[in-house]
Amino acid sequence: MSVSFEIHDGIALALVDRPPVNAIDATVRAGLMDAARRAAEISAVGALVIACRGRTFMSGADLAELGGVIPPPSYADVLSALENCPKPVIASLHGTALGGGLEIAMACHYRCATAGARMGMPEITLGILPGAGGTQRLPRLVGTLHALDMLISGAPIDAARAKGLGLIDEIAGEDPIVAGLDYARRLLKSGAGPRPTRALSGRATPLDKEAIAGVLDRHARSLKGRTTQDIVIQAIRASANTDFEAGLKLEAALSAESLRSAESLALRHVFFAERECGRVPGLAAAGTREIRKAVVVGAGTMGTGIAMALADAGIETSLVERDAPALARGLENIRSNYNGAVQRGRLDAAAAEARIGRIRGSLEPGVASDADLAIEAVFEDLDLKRSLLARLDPILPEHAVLASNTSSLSLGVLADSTRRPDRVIGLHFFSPANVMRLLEIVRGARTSNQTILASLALAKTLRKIGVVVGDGFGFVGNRMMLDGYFRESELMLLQGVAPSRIDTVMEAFGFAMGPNRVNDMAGIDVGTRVRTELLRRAARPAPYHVVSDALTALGHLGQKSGRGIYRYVTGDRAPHPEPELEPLIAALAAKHAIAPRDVSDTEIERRCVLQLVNIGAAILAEGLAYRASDIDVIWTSGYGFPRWRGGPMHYADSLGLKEVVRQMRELAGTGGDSYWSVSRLLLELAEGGRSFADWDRERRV
Ligand code: T1G
Ligand code: NAD
Repeated sequence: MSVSFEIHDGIALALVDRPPVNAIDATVRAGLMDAARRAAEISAVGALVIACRGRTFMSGADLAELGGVIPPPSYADVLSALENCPKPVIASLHGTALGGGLEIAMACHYRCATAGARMGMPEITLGILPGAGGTQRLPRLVGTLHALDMLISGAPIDAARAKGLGLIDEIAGEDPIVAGLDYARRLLKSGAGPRPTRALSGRATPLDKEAIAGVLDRHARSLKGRTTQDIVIQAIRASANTDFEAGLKLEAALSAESLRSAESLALRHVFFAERECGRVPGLAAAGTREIRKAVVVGAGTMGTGIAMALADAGIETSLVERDAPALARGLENIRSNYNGAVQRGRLDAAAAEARIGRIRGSLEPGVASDADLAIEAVFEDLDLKRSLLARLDPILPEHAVLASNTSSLSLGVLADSTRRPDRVIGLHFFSPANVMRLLEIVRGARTSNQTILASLALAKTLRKIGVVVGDGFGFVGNRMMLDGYFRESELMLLQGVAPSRIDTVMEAFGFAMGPNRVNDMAGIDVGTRVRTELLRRAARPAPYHVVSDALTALGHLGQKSGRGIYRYVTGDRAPHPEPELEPLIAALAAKHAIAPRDVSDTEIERRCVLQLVNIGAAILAEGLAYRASDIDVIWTSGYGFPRWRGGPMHYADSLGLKEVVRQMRELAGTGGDSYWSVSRLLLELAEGGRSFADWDRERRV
């Protein structure tokens, strides 16, 4: 039973208990309706309190229920039963009261919350318009402007802010049950009666265009390519311009429509994919040893970011470099990053100092003698990394995990240089490592399950998304980027397509940045170094990134050297045309006998995206990724693929794999033909009328 009903000295308590996050399904709705009916009927009851067991108040509708017809009772039934209850109904919030959970609370007459509670309407992050009265009740409580901002941002607010806005009436106690009952008692004593939110129309005032535009501007970055905001604005306008019932009716229609949208299907796919990717088929979850102390070797671009991510998570970290100037540079880089965060108001000074204090610089690998984890982030050089791992191995305690941040080298070959191959693993962070959420966890042939579980636990501790992948050429993300997306983009450069056109098309598709701008930002030499090592593992037909490698040879490394695919003015990241690029490309095209071609925007988009799909399918067939949805997580959280398209594999499913194969066959002949042979799994699924989602479902354990 998801909802229990008790009476405490004349106050009824409806207690929701549906772990892990009290997501609302039909049983919860039925239980709340029953509680409202009984509270109304029992004369000895003066008020009804709604609270939840476990770590949080209701965190929203059960997303699993949203795919089909929502079973009775409906949200509308529950909400009006609560709102029309003849006795005061109080919601007592703790944890994260989100979406439908907060909507239920807003249909109650009074709300209290624990000091640590957070509340919000995250539906827009799922491409959904709230459908349980939230767009009509929230403006009545906090005013139209704040309501619009909360619905557009989707981010939760804390209890203090919620009180300040009028969303809750009181911040009380740590135990939501005790606090709720106590608040109800005081309300009854003060003679308070029902206070339906629907009747509070004073604050739901019309918003002018400028105010709405202001909110959209504030969230422009997260709204790029999105459409859900349009129906949010429609619903908010209705809250101020029509009566409550009409507003509810419009909300219900728009919300139902949003649930069917491709945007929402994609965003909900990514939501569950991010939770599924932490499971390794055949590997039962088990407790892992806590990582208290870590060592990071190499204080360059990645080492400093990794050290910050560890310190941010409370882990004592030693940062080891090969010489004092390099160490000083690394530590200074860390300090200036934290100071920057303080100046931008993202961190308070004390927290920044505490984190800086957790990172100790050293020139001595011996500091690893009591570490639980060592991560190397030195130059991408096989011999250097092997000798370093061999040196760290005897120093580290027996139980410690020895990890490499390599972008391309074989974990098996690296592990061979140690006596603990079972505890060697790839922890592939993405730049900037303290910001990017993705962590590709690369399992070597002899990596133990315990080491994989410890790495997944570390990912959670670092608030990153850990995805376990196989030890192949470029693992998953880099292989798809280098063999597919970026290689095809470079081929189009050789065919005379301007880099800015390719970037514009891919940014219109939804990427935060096009491939050429990313190349310049990440450092063109980083790619060249990775490819040099990769091509030792397996050959690739020419031309293979010949433009980038030529730029590296010229020292045109991108933003960091002021020149790359584009030219940059010091202090400004805006790309400007690089006059020397065209002649360079013309010479390379002549050398590789590549003729110029007219390429349409549609062709640019398809060539870039379908390459990702084709190689993704090959990776699945080779067993280097467990799920197609894992590949979607890697690309949406590590490579800027638009979440609202669900990732390359989900996107392919939305097109239909038969159509994908048709488009690929159409693109054969555009050059790079060997890359356009349809991978076996993709062909098999397309011919069988199946999807990547089907493939995942068939393998789910
Ligand atoms: N439905 C179903 N399952 C859910 C769920 C939900 N709403 N929220 C979480 N889970 C599962 C999740 O899949 C995982 O399962 C486990 O709970 C723990 O989650 C009518 C239509 C609450 C902040 O968008 O943001 O209400 O993997 O690993 O990091 O207008 O989950 O263990 O099997 O994320 O502590 C609006 C979504 C819905 C909130 C907890 N609500 N959830 O984070 O744990 S739409 C949301 C979250 C709606 C109404 C509309 C987070 C969390 P498993 P977790 P966490
Ligand atoms: P970097 O050149 O910025 O830093 C490497 C650092 O290692 C330098 O500071 C150097 O002094 C130090 N170093 C070299 N030999 C050492 C030794 N024996 N002992 C201690 N320190 C030593 O390089 P980076 O970009 O940070 O890359 C580091 C690793 O991370 C590489 O394997 C790279 O492939 C990988 N990686 C890079 C990126 C990226 O975007 N830059 C992303 C993911 C992974």
